[in-house]
Amino acid sequence: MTRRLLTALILSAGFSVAATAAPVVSDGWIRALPGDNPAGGYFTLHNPDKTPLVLTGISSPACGTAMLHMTHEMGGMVHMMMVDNVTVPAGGTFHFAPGGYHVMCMAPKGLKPGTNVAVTLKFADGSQVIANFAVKTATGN
Ligand SMILES: [Cu+2]
Repeated sequence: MTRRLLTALILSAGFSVAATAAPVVSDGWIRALPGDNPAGGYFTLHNPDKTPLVLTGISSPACGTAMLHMTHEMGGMVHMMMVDNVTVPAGGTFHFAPGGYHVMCMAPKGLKPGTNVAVTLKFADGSQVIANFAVKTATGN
């Protein structure tokens, strides 16, 4: 084997190793409220890749329309604001949690505590991850 061919093989092996590592979703849950009230969804998103991960949208048949929201306080009032995307740094973890960033299920359908619903997370690079979220009661049980 010539030295040049060996170098080419090593380079191509290096490129295949650099393939993106898939995002990891854990601890997903949705707070089901009585009636037709919008429901908040929470989860942890880990980015094992070497490049930033940009979450651009969320959908679930159980949510009707789903939006990315953040909660913030202004003048003693708590507001919710829609956000277009959320960036998780390389190797980082982002928590969607009560009082902070969350998924807003605008028109929840058949959310039954004790069951699971499938939620699709969409990323800027066109990839998607489907995760199971546990449906919990208003008190988070
Ligand atoms: Cu909200």
